[in-house]
Amino acid sequence: MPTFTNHLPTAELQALDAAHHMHPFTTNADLAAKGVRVITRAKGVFLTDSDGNEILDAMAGLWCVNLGYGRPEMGQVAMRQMNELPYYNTFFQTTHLPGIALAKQLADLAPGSLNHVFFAGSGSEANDTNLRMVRVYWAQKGRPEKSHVISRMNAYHGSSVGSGSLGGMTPMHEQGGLPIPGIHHIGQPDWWAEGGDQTPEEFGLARAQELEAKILELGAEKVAAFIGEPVQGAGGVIVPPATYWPEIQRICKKYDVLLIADEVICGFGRTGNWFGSETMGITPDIMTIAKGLSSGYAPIGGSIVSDEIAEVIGACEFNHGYTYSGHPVCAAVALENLRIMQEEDLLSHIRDVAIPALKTALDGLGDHPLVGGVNISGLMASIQLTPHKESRAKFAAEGGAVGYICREHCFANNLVMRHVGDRMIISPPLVITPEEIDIFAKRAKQALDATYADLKEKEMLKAAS
Ligand code: PXG
Repeated sequence: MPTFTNHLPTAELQALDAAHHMHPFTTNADLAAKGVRVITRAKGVFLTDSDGNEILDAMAGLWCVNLGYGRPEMGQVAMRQMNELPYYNTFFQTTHLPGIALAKQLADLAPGSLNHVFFAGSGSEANDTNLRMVRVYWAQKGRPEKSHVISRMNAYHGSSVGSGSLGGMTPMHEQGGLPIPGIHHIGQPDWWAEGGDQTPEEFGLARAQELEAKILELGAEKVAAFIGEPVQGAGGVIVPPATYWPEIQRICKKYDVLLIADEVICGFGRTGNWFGSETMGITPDIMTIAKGLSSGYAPIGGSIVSDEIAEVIGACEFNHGYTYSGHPVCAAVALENLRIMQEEDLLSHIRDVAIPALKTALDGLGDHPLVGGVNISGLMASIQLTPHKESRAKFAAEGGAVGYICREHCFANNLVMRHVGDRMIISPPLVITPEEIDIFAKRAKQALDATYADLKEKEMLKAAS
């Protein structure tokens, strides 16, 4: 069997990668000059690179490896399914056992009347499905003009043309003609950065009421749906004030606007419940899922939809689907992931062990001169870097410059902690232990100290005026 353990020297791997591999969300020319880090294997919460360094992955890959790396059961299930039925489609009056079992399992786990699953290969695909599905839903109900979707600035819903348009990332919209028509963005509930003198509660309410204003501006008869992540992930782990989501739900109900909760990051335990919607106390009509569904071991996503939507969509032919919708190997791997989560009672570990330990660790970092505050929901958190805590000041340097410096110190110190602007992001595997959280805290503190020293030397501790 081929193995990638006995590999070429790192420099040669880097050269080959630079010559042929185009990386997502990367200035490839810069990366080629710098040299990419080659990850060769991983176990638990640690990655190993081609030079043998052990790196603590506080991001669970890209917010997805919830079970941690190297669970042999996952590979065994994949192999068994590959041997039994590696592929079959679900388009033409056929189905297969992993698809049936996973849809049933998700219906059991999902709240309320969310009992039906449309599978996709990723979160982006699932959100494209949602965009079309809500439009078809209203068209079927004789209201084709109810087709506009409202989202938030700085939201992340994927990278395809549809899902990238649903998202509110300016750098994405600046390339390739996004957003497509019919999608509108309101402000995000980011109190730390945008709340000014309002209390978090006042600000949460005000930001939710932007939805009502936008619906009234467009006309409720034109608005199909609102989409939001219960806690914005890629936008910087933005935990909305407690007033936000109940008001959003109220407004959606009042104007007959469908509520899509994008659970791609929040789903499957990340916020301390099966779904972020439960943590936020909302009942969506559709949930987008991916990432933690399979702990990233196989690419799979989907939309879990309500009885009402499934009934309306089910009365017509929905001309939509992906070759790999419900791929049997990916579905089997997802099922195994959910089985392990349930059998090992991962939710209790998250709630009773990991969340308290992470809170203690982050509290310990709170005194650091660079740390202005911490956003935390379950096992996702962000540390806000600031030159001046009391005023929640931004740095005079370009947004993200300080975050990048800190990220570089983390990476050099064998810690993966991503930056979003000047926020440091944490989303570790959900199996992380208190001892591993201690290692995280120690490496994070060292990286913050190194960042502080660096900023001081470069005279970058100044606040923006
Ligand atoms: N919704 C949400 C909330 C996400 O976070 C997607 C949809 C799209 O999923 P796919 O599987 O198509 O990637 C995501 C993905 C980052 C980062 O740097 C975050 C994501 C993807 C890539 C990078 O934080 N989130």
